[in-house]
Amino acid sequence: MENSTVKLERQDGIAIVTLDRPEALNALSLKVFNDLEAAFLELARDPSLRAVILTGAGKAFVAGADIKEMADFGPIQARAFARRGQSVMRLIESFPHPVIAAVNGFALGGGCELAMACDFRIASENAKAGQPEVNLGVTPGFGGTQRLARLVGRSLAKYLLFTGEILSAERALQIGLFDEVVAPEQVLPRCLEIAQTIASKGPVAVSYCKHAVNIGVEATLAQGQDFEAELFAQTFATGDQKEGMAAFILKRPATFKGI
Ligand code: DAK
Repeated sequence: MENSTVKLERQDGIAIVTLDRPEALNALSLKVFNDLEAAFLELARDPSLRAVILTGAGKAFVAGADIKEMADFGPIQARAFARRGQSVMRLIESFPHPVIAAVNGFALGGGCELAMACDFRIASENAKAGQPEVNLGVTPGFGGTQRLARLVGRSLAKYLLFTGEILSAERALQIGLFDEVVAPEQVLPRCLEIAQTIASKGPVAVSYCKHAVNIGVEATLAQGQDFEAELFAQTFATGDQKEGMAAFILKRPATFKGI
């Protein structure tokens, strides 16, 4: 993609999507959203894909929505911008394969929201996270008030949203906003290690697990279990289920095809 703000690399079923606008700390402009959407839509067409790692070039993961682009918006443009960001983040959240956020540095405002739209977050010891929108006189617009409360609980989410406090990686780990914190040079290798583990499993099963958790956390337990039973049943229509169970019985490694 010519002049794209998003770099896409692929190897052995694992894609690394890098937000590549380091001069603006990868701030989310309309162009970044367009490029990010295009990258994920392209990846969605790749039958060999097993997992995605999302990261940022330079010292930031993403320092937020592009303040310079937003500054002169009126309410109509602001609503459209919020909806645009929300839809790209939903695309990532509901992407059929796992998306791991490799949080290499600042994950502020829209950056924290983007990281939360990923399945989990592996962060650098130097990373910082928070929703500082109140400093600018605005609310988060890309799902921050919703996903943060679901992830860390409503009281802590309110505290962070009201104060705009920026958290150290250690504190973000403690409250469950980050899932693992590693040395800066270990962020990508650790994400690759996790992605490779995921890539060795039954791809349809992994995809269904993601879908089941996403649906289940928004549903009643009974609805979630109905959905789970249905997905479990569907796995028995795949060659991967036959292969996985045959491999176990024959005491050999399984080779999954994702069908
Ligand atoms: N937008 C645009 N440019 C940004 C940026 C951002 N969010 N963050 C940094 N930059 C730019 C800086 O302006 C600077 O550009 P030049 O001056 O060189 O042209 C360059 O990136 C390097 O940044 P700094 O020089 O500031 O770097 P430092 O290391 O000194 O500081 C920092 C790093 C992350 C502490 C600082 O840059 C910072 O405080 N950035 C802003 C962080 C922030 O407030 N993030 C939240 C953004 S608001 C909504 C839709 C969306 C949202 C809300 C509502 N609706 C439509 C309702 C979401 C809002 C946000 O995400």
